[in-house]
Amino acid sequence: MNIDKQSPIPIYYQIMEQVKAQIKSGELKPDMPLPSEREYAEQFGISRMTVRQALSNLVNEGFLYRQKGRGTFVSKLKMEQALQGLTSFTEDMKSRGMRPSSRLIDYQLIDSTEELAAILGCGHPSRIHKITRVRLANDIPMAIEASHIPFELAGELNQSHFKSSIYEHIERYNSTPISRAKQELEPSAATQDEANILGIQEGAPVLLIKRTTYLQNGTAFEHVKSVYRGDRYTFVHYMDRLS
Ligand code: 16G
Repeated sequence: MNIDKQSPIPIYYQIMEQVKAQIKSGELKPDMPLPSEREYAEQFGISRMTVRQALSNLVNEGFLYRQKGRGTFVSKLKMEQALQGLTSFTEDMKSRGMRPSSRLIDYQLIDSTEELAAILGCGHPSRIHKITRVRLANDIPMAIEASHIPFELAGELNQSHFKSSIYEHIERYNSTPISRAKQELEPSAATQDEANILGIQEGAPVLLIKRTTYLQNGTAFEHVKSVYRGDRYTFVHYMDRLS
């Protein structure tokens, strides 16, 4: 690593960028311990406070994790998402110890198209919420989700719904648990808009996911089209050999 103290770029930021580059190149591998704050500080002749700021930011961004009394380690860059269990984004991030959040990109109350009405099995014409959100983990954009939910299964929605778990709201509103989903995965390349929103390069690999999700009583309540970052997700499917 090379720190330029004359540079207008703050030192903590230079450290962050270089640690990120070492992770991306594989020089620093998942679960490897990082040098201590003291070692970094001595190596570059800078204060431990500056090192701490850089490492804390990298922890918040998900590149590193800390273990009490043991030190700081490199995170797996990719999240493993099991394809079995049906979870909401909020549940999924919380179970990983990450902070979920959402940014609303667009909201419209639309009239059903024939296609949507057929997928959702709702009346046609009927009113449908179309909610487009960026989903973030520790403030890092992970996916863009465009969700279609029949108005009659969700009622009026406002900003506070968009910021929190839609699945929780749906279960409460219908007094019925969510029970199953059908999901299709397809590889694609990020469009310019998607790339800007997700903070990746245009053309970078993404995974398109279409999901239709059902309540326990068999009613489809959601059809969602999502774009997941290919550099952040590995989808894992556990299989039993058929006999
Ligand atoms: C997941 C679902 C998405 C659902 C969201 C609800 C996939 C591909 N998508 O991200 O369909 O709308 O969870 O999350 O897994 P929420 O309850 O946190 O709003």
